[in-house]
Amino acid sequence: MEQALIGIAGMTCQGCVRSVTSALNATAGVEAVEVSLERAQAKVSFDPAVTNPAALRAVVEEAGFDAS
Ligand code: 9UX
Repeated sequence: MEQALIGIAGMTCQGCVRSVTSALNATAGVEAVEVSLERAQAKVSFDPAVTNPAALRAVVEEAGFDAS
């Protein structure tokens, strides 16, 4: 298992946090997700054989936020 820290711009309420959390949780290879509104970031544990940080950032972008 590997961990990625993804910066997320554009989250303004806990609803946004829930959207990002469920989008990441629905992604194959994702083991655990912790999204912080205050820190504007997501901490994601994932299986590197299945997914990668670039793909995880793409999921966040598709959910409507800016990932870095
Ligand atoms: Mo809150 Mo976010 O009303 O996409 S859910 S701003």
